[in-house]
Amino acid sequence: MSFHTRFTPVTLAIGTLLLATGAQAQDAQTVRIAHAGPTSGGIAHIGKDTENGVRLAIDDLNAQNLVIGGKKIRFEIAPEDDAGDPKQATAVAQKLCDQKVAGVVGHLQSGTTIPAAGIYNRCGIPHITTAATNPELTKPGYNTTYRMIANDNALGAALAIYAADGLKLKNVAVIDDRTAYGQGLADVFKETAKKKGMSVVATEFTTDKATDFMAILTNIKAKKPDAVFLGGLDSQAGPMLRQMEQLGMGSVKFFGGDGVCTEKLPELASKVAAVANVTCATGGISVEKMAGGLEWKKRYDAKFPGQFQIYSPYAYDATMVLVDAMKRAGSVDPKVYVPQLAKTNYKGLTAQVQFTPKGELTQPAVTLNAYKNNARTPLN
Ligand code: ABU
Repeated sequence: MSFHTRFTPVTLAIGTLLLATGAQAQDAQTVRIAHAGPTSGGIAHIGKDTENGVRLAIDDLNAQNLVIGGKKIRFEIAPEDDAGDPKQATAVAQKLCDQKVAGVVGHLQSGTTIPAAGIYNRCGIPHITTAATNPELTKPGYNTTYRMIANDNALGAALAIYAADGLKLKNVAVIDDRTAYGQGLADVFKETAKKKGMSVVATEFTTDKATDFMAILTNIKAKKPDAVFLGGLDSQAGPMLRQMEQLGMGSVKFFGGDGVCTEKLPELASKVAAVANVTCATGGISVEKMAGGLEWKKRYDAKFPGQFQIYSPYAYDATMVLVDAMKRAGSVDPKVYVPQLAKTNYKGLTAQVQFTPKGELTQPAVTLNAYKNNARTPLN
């Protein structure tokens, strides 16, 4: 058989198809959007949830075959683990600057996002956090820093107002984990609670790595509070609820912010009865209340079974907001599209997204949640 006669019409057609696909792939410009957050360590489940939101957005964007500035664009995620550590977060931020990614969704914690924000600003790459809630983040007014949810001023105040006016509680003990998030949130809660006439009968501190709270809970029990407030994360709230039950504090109410308010909290607390005492606040509307939220959640669950926590819809929208700014600028170059971010008016899954000049949402929502039968349930 000569070389020539080996090529049938079918093989020629496949060859043509492969060439065409190759040409298309060459034509498309790859644009990398990073997710930066803790995908290892005690709150990896929250970090994976936000990373999944970015992944789902990128899949949806690639299905649209977008053309920006006359070029076909193929988006790709650059996933980075900051391990919830401020030093690792700044190293990740510098790496993403050096790699010239087009934008970043992250970081997740206030203690990692605040130092990373300065690095992104120096290299001109925008980042949108979907979980870091300390108000200090947006105080510098960087045009590269945005937040997709309510901050701790709103979360802490909403919890204290509900404790005082909704549940008519009088005495509260406050614990914080000494992080930028936990301490800041606890301060807002205490200040508002006092203004509402509540007494702060005990103030205790822990860390975001601790799991044994018997000593501080024993001190608190002696003060007979109606409620315990924790400025911290679910990785502390879970064991704390277990230990409150062990100490016979099963009727004491328990308050926390969004860091406590995960789907995983009951599991971390071994589903003790005290989980039913929890009220926690999240910085946005619940997925059940979003237009198309349940349909979106179905798609998320099909792709990432059992991984939904809190803020993946916000990470999804943050990715869309970055790309919306690129589309309006006609460029994927941060130098060109960053000015468009400030002018965002994007109808997203989570909200109509618009930013203040400092990068906060113009109309942030807060949802209070309880746990009924160990399932997080919105109260408003
Ligand atoms: N806001 C939830 C926990 C993340 C943080 O702000 O540190």
